[in-house]
Amino acid sequence: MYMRPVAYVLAAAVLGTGISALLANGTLADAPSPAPSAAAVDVNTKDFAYAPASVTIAVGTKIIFKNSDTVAHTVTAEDKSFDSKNLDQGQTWSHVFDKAGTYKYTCAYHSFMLGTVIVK
Ligand SMILES: [Cu+2]
Repeated sequence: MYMRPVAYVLAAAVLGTGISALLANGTLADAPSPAPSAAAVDVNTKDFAYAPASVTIAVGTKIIFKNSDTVAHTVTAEDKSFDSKNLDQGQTWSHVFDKAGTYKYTCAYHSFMLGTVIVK
């Protein structure tokens, strides 16, 4: 079917506006990263160790640290970016990791306790 030039131009203009609008509000050009997953990851503290000692998570994931030991521990980042402070037996503390990186942490009372969170 022959399309009249005027209709052609109009169609192009409408299309162009639509794409510009999409680009302007960012839905097409630069989609925001998906909302953080609601799922949380558990790290348990028992027998003077973090279990698992190393976890790999997606950006935005929450980790719930639980102290299941008979003594108090902490979850303290080497770079001080997070610190649970004192966790008595049975206490939990959670932290959302919203920046990619490798985070090493230890217990303020027991420096031999080492854990790593890898955020991708
Ligand atoms: Cu400890």
